[in-house]
Amino acid sequence: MTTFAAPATGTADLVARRAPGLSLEAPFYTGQEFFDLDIEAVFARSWLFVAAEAELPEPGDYVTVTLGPYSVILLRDDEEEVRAFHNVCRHRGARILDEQRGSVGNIVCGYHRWTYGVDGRLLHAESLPPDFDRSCFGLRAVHTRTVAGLVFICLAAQPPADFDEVAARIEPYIAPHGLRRAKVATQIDLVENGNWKLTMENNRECYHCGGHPELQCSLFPVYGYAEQDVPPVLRPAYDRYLQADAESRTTYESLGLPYAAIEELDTRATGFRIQREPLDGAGESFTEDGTAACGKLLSDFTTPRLGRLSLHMQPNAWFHFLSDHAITFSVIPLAPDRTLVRTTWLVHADAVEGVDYDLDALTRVWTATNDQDALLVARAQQGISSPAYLPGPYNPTEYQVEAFVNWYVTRLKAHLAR
Ligand code: 3BY
Ligand code: FES
Repeated sequence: MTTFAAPATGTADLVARRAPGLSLEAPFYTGQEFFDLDIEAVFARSWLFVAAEAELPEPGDYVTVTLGPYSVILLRDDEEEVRAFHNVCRHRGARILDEQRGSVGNIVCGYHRWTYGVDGRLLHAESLPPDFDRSCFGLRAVHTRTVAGLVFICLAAQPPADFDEVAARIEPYIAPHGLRRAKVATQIDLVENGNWKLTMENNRECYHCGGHPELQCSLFPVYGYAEQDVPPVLRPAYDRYLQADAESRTTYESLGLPYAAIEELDTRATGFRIQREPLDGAGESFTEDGTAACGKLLSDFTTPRLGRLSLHMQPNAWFHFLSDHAITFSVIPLAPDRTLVRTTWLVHADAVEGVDYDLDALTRVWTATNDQDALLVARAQQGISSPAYLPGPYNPTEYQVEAFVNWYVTRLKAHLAR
């Protein structure tokens, strides 16, 4: 019997024929071609959340971030500004810093010891001719912005021009949480056995949240529902949510805290969504009973009932800012089927572990939720890897998944058209 393989379909064809309302075809999640395209078209062109400023509290503190073939050094300089440089020596190109984080006086390449200042200037190189112009061989800078204590980079020569506008709109929501005066309580790196887009898609819906018992104590079970779509079984929870929302707005307004939803997830290069909303249970924090996990509140907040200020950003981040702590999530693709999720818990700089907070209680809900999500992402990757997989339809509560995929496909189309 003669069998015929289906004709190979190229990445450009798959991008062009993407059907709205359906999950992507398998090669987007499984193929090395799409992984490489995602790095070049999305991660090397968009603004990316890569760290909290609190990870670099002192001059000389650095964090390295690997994105496909790129490695970037984030560093606090002597003026206390956060800068970013390509982690590539200007002599013969060696990777300079190997560690994930640390502190340096100068940046010294381990190959022939070219030495750069924390401002990136080449300070010293042995045995060079007297007329050698060191000023031409500083580290290559990467575009960097900080927004209310969050660090963003863009690898593109010409970054998306809309970032400053987005920053100006989200900054008033986030700044009251005082993240520039926060410290890292802990950071956990989790490697998920799935494509980065499955990690992001999973974050953008709560259709699966029945699988998150810890989260359900503080997250209203009506996440993502438009009022007309709320099923009868969830109507009491929806009414409870509406009442809590109305009550908490009085608090937000008296404290001058912005809360209104802004949702521009797939209508701009720097897609985002931000909103302050009430929490269920005691209404204070992401803990198992909803009470604050840290007795010393962020900033100078006087009440713990400030709900959750939640920010979603394309392509790789989400955040929850609470009265007592903040949690940042940064997603880094490692391979077609491997993704790093870096979760960072921030508390007031003066909060003392064991006195103001118990680390286990602070982190329990989201470590459990992240672990559950990792299993769901791995399960999706496994199913999608079967030749039997066919794209399936999004539910109305999964509208943010559609927005993410739409944003993503728009970026690929723009890149392929160049
Ligand atoms: O973390 C988020 O953004 C929300 C809460 C649970 C899942 N996701 C929809
Ligand atoms: Fe860095 Fe030679 S490659 S000093």
